[in-house]
Amino acid sequence: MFKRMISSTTLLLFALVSCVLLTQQPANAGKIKLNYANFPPAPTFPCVQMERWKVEVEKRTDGQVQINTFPGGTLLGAKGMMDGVIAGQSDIGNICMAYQPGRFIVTNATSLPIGIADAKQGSLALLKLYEKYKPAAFKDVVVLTMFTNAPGNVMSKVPVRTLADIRGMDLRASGGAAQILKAWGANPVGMPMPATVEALQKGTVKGIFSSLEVMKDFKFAENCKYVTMTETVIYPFAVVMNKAKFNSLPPDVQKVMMDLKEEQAMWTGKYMDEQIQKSIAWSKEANNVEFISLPAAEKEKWVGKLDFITENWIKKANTKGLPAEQIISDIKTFAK
Ligand code: DTR
Repeated sequence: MFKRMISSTTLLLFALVSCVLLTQQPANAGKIKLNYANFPPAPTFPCVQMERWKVEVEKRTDGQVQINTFPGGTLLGAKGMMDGVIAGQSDIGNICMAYQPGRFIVTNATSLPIGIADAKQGSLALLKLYEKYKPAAFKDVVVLTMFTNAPGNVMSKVPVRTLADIRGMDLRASGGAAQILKAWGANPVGMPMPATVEALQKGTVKGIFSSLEVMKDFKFAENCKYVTMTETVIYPFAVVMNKAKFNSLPPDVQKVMMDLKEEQAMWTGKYMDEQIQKSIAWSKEANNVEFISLPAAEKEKWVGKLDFITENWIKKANTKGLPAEQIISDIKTFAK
């Protein structure tokens, strides 16, 4: 009798626990897990925007989707990012298009010296350009967002006040920015941003040409005590997703991601522009960095050396059958 009581209590308990487990299961079983690869270290702006996107997607899908982020090249590195996402090694990845100049001809036109003033303008112009032309380079992925950094300046170990000072100087830059350094007479050394930390420390390069948030985010201000304000050239980025993976998502999740596309571009542009101001203040106050403004006559010489770059791009893009002049004029209009 007693034994029977125990076994029926056990049975009841078992039934109850199973019930609880079963009702909980669908939420967890339905959880979609996505990997998001990024190449630079976690504190830098491409990774900060990644974390913001993750939080927003998880929130807006009511926890249906879980994004696992991999900063610092732990899942895919800078150069293997695009093909890695196409091959499904990561579901999502962030690419810097300047690292593969020949591959992203249309979108890399935003990195011509055409007077984009800040990251917000740049990000909007880039995304609109992509939406208008839908370049074939992206046909195997789904674009989740695009953004740019802010215009580049020369950060160096020794002061650069004139074109004579920069002549022959080994400076790190990639893509469109490398052409600009060359036009000024410097010696551009190409490498992705994460490799620059060691190159600066070892002295392989004497400085870098990029947006100023890196003075703080990569602590370059500890090595580069001079900044020459050239204020030209942005780098375009894209966050891309494996096409089959995107197509396998429920429509409401796809909608959340697509609705975030422009908002995320704007958020990142704004974050970058604010970060630049913080980085300038920190470089001056904590690291005694000198910021050099080129006098108008000197600046004119620097700017004048760049005209041929856009002209050359137009000629080259025309031979590829692209509406080159229209692309340039669109970027300028979209940036406003
Ligand atoms: N200027 C490009 C892009 C860039 C600017 N800031 C960061 C931070 C982390 C990675 C890339 C970038 C470059 O020099 O690579």
